[in-house]
Parts: sequence; structure tokens; C-alpha cells
Amino acid sequence: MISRIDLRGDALPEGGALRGLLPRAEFDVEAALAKVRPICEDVRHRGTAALIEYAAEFDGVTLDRVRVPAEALTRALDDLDPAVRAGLEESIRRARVVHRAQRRTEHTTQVVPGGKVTEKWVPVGRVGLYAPGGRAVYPSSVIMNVVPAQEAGVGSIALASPPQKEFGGLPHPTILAACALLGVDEVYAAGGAQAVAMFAYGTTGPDGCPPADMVTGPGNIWVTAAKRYFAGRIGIDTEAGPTEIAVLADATADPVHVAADLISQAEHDPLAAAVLVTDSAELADAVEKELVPQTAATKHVEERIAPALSGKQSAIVLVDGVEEGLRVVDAYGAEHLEIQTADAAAVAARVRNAGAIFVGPYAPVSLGDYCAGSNHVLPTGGCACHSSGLSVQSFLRGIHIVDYTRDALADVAHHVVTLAEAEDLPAHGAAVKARFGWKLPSVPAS
Ligand code: HSO
Ligand code: ZN
Repeated sequence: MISRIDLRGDALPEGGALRGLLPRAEFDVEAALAKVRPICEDVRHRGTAALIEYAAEFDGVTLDRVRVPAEALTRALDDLDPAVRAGLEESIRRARVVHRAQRRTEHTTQVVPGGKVTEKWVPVGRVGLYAPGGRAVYPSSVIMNVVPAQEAGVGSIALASPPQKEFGGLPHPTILAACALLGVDEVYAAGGAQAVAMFAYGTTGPDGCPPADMVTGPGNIWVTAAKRYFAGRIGIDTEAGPTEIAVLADATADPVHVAADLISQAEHDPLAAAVLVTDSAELADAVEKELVPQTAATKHVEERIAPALSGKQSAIVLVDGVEEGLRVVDAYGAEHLEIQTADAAAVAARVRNAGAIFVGPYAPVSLGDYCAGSNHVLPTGGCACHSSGLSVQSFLRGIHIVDYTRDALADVAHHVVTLAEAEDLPAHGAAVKARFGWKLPSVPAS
């Protein structure tokens, strides 16, 4: 059911051409933008009233308020299965260890005597996090968004998640419990593009949500389109398309593990991509064979796993060797890349493009999804070739502080004036001359 792409024999084409040979899901965010724009503008003008109407239209619930009361958060945590609570706590603990280590410290560079540049790191003031509902209720994603924001020092964190009919119009209780565990108490029952608009524009009134500087978190195509609509006006994280796993494996890999890992991410979405890149035809055959009983034995076969594995975005790619395999996975730029080869650490060290790399037989992607300490909000759709996953850095801004004395400015003034004139911007040069009686300070002897 999974297709094959045979790249053995001929020399592999370079970069873009190679990428063109590899499978990828189509995710047409532009088309969704047209539908999302009026919703966002409606929220801008009518605020909470519009959110309540959209909750009725899209979520089938009648809300009298959008803000989730504090008691609902406490109740959700009290009612949480203790084993799930323990898992979430361990996930939070490990994520904190890793993300805390990502904090940046202020750094000053003495450029010349009397001239220094300091870079200080300032957290974003207020962040709105989106947690999907419906098919994807992922408290783990709440952790992956909240922990880096908290470790970055973001002072104000709010979360929105769609109201659920079966929970009386509240977001899913496990999402609420995760918020309570993380100490996030500002939660809104709002979903889709309208939730992103609520954060971007803010809403007023007793149930209002102050505007956020940044919106992060995974979501469906409407959420993604809304984030694209607001890009440039507020900060957003990398767009999250359907999830992807690529496995670079040789004959030493265990086909049972490889098949299980491909299925694990196919479980997310019928458009999820599962790609095996291997130089071993035997492994390819064994994995293909193994996919059949493992798929049959798992839960979400019909609605997600079978269409994902047989979709044009998934394939087994045959290559001449691990060297060629590395070129293929670099061209693909997977969200998740597993290396299951001999000397996996050395092979992993050579990968340039991937959202996250999982090394060897005991680092399946699902470990990273929940409990490795790494972040699972990662670039999809080839964006790993230019972007990173969510981290403390995503929530920080580096600000340069320029501090020069009169002498240090005098020393470099002639260069500033010359460059300003070369760009036909004489007022730029004048701003320097004004500090020296409108004259260019004498050029220092070199
Ligand atoms: N693999 C998904 C994240 C996730 N998995 C959440 C399970 N829950 C995208 O990295
Ligand atoms: Zn996953």
C-alpha cells in the first residue's frame, strides 16, 4: 500500500530537483485565507459576541461566556486520571530541564575603546497559545508551547482551545488539566481562526481577552491560515502542516521498529507523511510486509493511518547507500528524522535539514512527542530547511544596545558620512556632524 520511489543507479540530482522527486502533501493555506479573513475581521469589530456566534456555528455549543472560570480548571485537574497526571508531570519536568538550558544571557562586545554593543534578550510581553480540540486533543502540545514561553520569561500567557459540546462548552478537560498543572489560568473556549483573531486584535468587555504580541501552537488549516493572515502584525511560530516522519535506515535496522515508527506519525492525520529512505531492498521489503499486520492491529486505521501510508505524501525511497540517503533526507527536510543505521550518531551528525533528529534504535519519535525533553512543535513541509522548532528563543527578542563615547564616534565619523553620501542620504551624515559643530572630525591617522 505504501508506494516506492527507486533512486538507485543514476546520480542523484542536486537540491531543488532532488526535492521534486520526493513525496509531499499539498497543504493549500492560501485557499483557506479567503474564508478566514472575514471571520478575523468580524472578531475585530464584534469581539466576544462574534466568538459566541462562531462557537454556535462551528462547535455546536451555546456559550454564555468565553473565558473559562478558574473552578473549571481546578475541577479538571482534580478529575484527571492519576497516571495521566504523572505522565504530564514527567513531560513537563523534562521539557523544563531542556528549555531552561536554552536561556540566553546578555552579552557585551567592546567593539573599539569607548564603543560597545550589548545584546540583551527580552521576552515577548504577552503570548496567546492555541491548543486544538476535536480530532487532535493534545495536552502534550500545551506543554510544548507553555514551557518554552515560561522559561523565556513571558509574563502573560493565555490559552485558547475550542469549546466541546460533550463537556458543556468548555475546552477538553485534559487540556484544562494541563493548563492547571502548568499554572496557566487565563483560558478561553474559542477555536479556529476566530481564536487567533481574538488574540491578535483583543476583545473588550468583562469577558474580554487583551491582545497578544504573539500567537503560537498547532492547529488545523483555518488556524494556520489565520496565523498567516496576522503574520507581520503579531509574532507567529512556524506554520504547522500535517506531521511528517522520515526514517533513514540501513540493513542493520529492525523492520518491526521502523514500521511501528512510520505508523506512529501516520496516526495523526490522513495527510501525515511517512517516508523510509534506505539502501537495503531487504529492509524495504521487510518493512512493507511488517506494515500490514501492525496497521491492522492499531486503532485509527481507516480514518487516518491507511490513507496516510497510501497517500502520495508517503513512500519507501530506495537509494544506493547511506551517503545518498543523507542527500535525500537533507533535500526533504523532514519534521522528524530517525537515523536507524550502523553508527547512527555519526550519520546524524552529518544531517543538515530536519526539525528534530532521533538517533539509533531507542529514540523513537513518540519519545520526543511526549517525554524526551525536546520540543515537538517542529517545522513541517520542508520548512526545516530554513526554520527551527519552538524553543525559548522563539519567545525572546534580542535587542542591541549601542553605547559610544564622543571620541569613539569621532574616530569612525568619516566612514559614516562617506557611506551616507554613497547612499545619497546626506542627513544621515549630518546627524553625526551636528555633534562636532557641523564639521567632520579630522580623520584619525591610521
Ligand atoms: N508528533 C506531533 C506531536 C504530537 N504527537 C502530539 C503526539 N501528540 C507533531 O510533532
Ligand atoms: Zn506525534
